[in-house]
Amino acid sequence: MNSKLKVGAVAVLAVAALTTPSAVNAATAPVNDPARAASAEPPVYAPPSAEARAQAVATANATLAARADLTLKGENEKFDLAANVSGVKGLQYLTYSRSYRGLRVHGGEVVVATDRFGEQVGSVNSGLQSRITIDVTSRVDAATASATARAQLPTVESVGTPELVVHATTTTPRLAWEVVVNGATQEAPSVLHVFVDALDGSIIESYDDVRAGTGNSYYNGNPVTIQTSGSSGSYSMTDTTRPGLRCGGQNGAVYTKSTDNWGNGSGTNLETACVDALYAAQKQWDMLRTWLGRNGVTGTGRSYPARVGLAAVNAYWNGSYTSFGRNSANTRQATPMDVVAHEYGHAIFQNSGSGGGGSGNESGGLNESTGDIYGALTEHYANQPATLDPPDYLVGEEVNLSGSGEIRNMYNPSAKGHPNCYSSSIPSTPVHSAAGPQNHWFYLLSEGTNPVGKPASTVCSGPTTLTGIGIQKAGQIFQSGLNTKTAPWTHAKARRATVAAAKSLFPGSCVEVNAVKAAWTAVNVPAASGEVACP
Ligand SMILES: [Ca+2]
Ligand SMILES: [Ca+2]
Ligand SMILES: [Zn+2]
Repeated sequence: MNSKLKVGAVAVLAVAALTTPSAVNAATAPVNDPARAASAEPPVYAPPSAEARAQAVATANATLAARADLTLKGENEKFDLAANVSGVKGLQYLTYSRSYRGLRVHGGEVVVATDRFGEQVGSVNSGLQSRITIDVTSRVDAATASATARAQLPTVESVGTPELVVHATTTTPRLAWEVVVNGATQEAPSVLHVFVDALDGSIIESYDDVRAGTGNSYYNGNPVTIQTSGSSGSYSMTDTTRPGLRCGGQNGAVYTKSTDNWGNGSGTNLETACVDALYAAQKQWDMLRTWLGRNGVTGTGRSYPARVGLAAVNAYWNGSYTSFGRNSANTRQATPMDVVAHEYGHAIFQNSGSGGGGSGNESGGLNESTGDIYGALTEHYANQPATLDPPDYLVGEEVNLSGSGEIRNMYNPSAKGHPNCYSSSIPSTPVHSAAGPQNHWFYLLSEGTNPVGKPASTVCSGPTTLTGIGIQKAGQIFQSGLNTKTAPWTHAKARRATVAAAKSLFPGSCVEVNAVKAAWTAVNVPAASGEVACP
């Protein structure tokens, strides 16, 4: 029982529940304790104390127990804390998994956001669209489901044990077998999650953990300092200060050496590619901490390995490591800062809010855009000179992946043939193109339409002149919104989440909230009813 749960927070939630029952997202109620209100503004990186974390869990548990109306929780359901991540200024985000009669509910995750003390609930975010009232007796056996899933990939290496789950990312929760197939598509490796209807054997949906680039230090100076490990005579490209981060070849073995002096500065040398990959991943980690208040890629102090030498004009994230190929001319490895940060951006996406974003090209496009946004953030944080890789809002400009310069442009996506703004065709647009609207939103939010010394940008609707709030604040708002992600992730949800995030992060100011709204409106993502007002 938690005596500190503030009445004010519940009142805000109740208001939100009246307007958006399926995905409540209320602004943080003002801290009404005078002692707390008078306390100093926390720094950006302000990990909560163990006590504040425990308090957040107690507060969230009490809220979930009291407010089944917000989560559509039935009596046969149970929540379990799956992740507790803190963000800008120590705000806390608790992700709960849901089970129904003992079965995991895919799409049933709930994210509770609290203040830094863990005392007040800012929002309860549930993606579940209707109550679960299904029978859990399967009429399709596991072997049949496994065979159906296996047939979805042309090349199969292994098939995981089917798990009976409730599939609930659509309006009709269904009993399903989730089968994970490891293999490859025609273009790239694949870790495909297939949901087979356990009553009729049809495929409900599938999604791929692999986020491949499209057909689409050498970069960071010479010499550069990278964090490695080892001692006299035995060194390794393992960054023990950023747990999980290391670099090696395609077989997964980390590069080792008798000296702590790596690479030769050549665009075709793989050890050099690892120098660039580690350098970029380390800058990104530092950016996450210093600018976004986040502890590592996972938010819980961990990162993932990198592999170089992929025999393809490509780079990808597969759910557990990043992998980097080369450009089409075979003169450079695909390890410039924004490409590395893009692939690790998929890992951040996977470790934010509900975890997965759901299947489909709309969430896939938002996932790709997330990678591009982290590329731009990392380049700006590193702030390298013009002779190396200066900060910009282009993607892949240094690697010239397929011989036509950058592969994406955030201030004018259409320059590379991608949509500048949202439309009803986004859900059927290839994911790397579908990144356009949110990329464009991020540029307008950061820089506006006419920034000094930077490219101009245009709008698709609303006022034609926007003023940016700077890339740091834009990044903080973006990550805070992502921390409340539920599946399926959509542009409408991203708007709602980032508006709420801006209000939580910058209380007492409407500049940021209104800039977030204006930038979404500019890319054709309009306000939904019940949107937070400011002032
Ligand atoms: Ca650059
Ligand atoms: Ca770039
Ligand atoms: Zn990607």
